[in-house]
Amino acid sequence: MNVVITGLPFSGKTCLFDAVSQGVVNSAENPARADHPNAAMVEVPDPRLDWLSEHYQTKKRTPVQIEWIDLPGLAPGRSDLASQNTAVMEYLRRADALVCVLRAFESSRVPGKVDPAADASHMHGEFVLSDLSVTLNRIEKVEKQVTKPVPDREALKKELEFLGRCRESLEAERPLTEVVRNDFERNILKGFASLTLKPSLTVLNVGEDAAGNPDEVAAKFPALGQPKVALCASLEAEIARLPREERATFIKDMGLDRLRAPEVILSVYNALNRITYFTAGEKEVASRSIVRGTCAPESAAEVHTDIAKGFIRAEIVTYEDFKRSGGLKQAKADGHMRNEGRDYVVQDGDIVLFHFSR
Ligand SMILES: Nc1nc2c(ncn2[C@@H]2O[C@H](COP(=O)(O)OP(=O)(O)O)[C@@H](O)[C@H]2O)c(=O)[nH]1
Ligand SMILES: [Mg+2]
Repeated sequence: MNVVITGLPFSGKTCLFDAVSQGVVNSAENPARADHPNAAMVEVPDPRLDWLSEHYQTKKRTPVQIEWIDLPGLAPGRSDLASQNTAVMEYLRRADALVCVLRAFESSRVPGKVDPAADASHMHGEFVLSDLSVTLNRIEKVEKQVTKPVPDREALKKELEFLGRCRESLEAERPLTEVVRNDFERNILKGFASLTLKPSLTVLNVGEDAAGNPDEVAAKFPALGQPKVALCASLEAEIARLPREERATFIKDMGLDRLRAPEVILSVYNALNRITYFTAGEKEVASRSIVRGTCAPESAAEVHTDIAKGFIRAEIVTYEDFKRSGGLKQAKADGHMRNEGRDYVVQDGDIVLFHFSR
C-alpha cells in the first residue's frame, strides 16, 4: 500500500514528506527525482496500540505502516519537463492514495502568487486529462471490437454506453466518482488506474504566521477538495527533526496547539477505507489493517494465511471493554468476550483471538 504526495513545484511536498516521515530521509541532500523518488514507511499513529503494548509489557510492538512517496512536482505546460511529468503521472496512477499539497504560504523564495484554489483546479485538470486519454483509448478499442461477431457483444455495448458517460463527465471536468453507479462499472474502471477515482486528501500548506490556526486559512477556501487538512509543513518538518523530548516545548513556543501531520496520516488512512483491529499478547502486540467490511477469516490472513485457511472461530473483545476491565482475564469475567464465526465483520478497535486448526 502506498501514498503518493503530489502538487505543483514548491507547494511544500517535501516538507510534508519530512513531517510525516519524521525526517528519516535526508531530503535536503537527496531531492526526489522522477527516476528515484524518496520513500519512507510511515506508522499510522494509534494510542490504542501504545496502551496495549504498555499493558502487556511486550517486547514486540507492530504498528500499521504505509509507504509514503515524495516526487518532483507536476509542472503542466513545461515542455522541457515533459518526460519528468510523464514519469510523475505514472507514479500517481500506480498509487493507492494521493495527497495533493496546495501552497497557501507567502515566500520570497517561491515564485508565483498564492492561489490554492487555482492550483487545485490546475491539478484537477491534469488528472481529468489523464483519465480522459485512457477513456478515449478504451472507447476506440471497444468500438472496433463491437462491430465484430464476438460472443460478449452485449457486454461491450453496455461498456461503450458507460464509457460515453465517463467521457462526458471528464469533458465537463467532473471526476469519475460521479459516474460510477454499480460493480459492473467499477470493474470496467479497475484497470484504468483513474486518478479522479483514487482515494485522496487535500493538504493546505499555510505559512508560519498561520501555523497556530491553520483551520482559519482553510475556512477561506471552502471549495477545495474534501477531505482536507491544513498545516504549516515547513514548521512541522523542523519539529519532526528535533529529539522527541524537545518537541513539546518547541510546539508550545511556536504557538501550535498540536501537530497536524498525524491528522494527515489518519485522514489518508480513512480515505483508503481502512480500519485497524488488534492481536495482543505477551509476545507481540500488533495493529492489523483491513479494508472496512472484511470478514473474520479474511482478516486473519493479515496475521497468517494458515489462520485464514484453518479458521474455526474468533474470540473478540473491544478495545474499550478490554481497557475498562483492565485486562483480558477481567474482560472475560465481565462477560465482554464473545465468539464469532466466519461471517463476522471485524470492527475497528476489535481485539481478536483467532482459533484455527493446523
Ligand atoms: N514560509 C514557508 N515556506 C515553506 C512552507 N512549506 C515549504 N516552504 C518552503 O517552500 C520551498 C519549497 O518547499 P518544498 O517542500 O521543497 O516544496 P516541493 O517542491 O513541493 O517539494 C522551500 O524553500 C520551503 O522551505 C511553509 O509552510 N511556509
Ligand atoms: Mg520536493
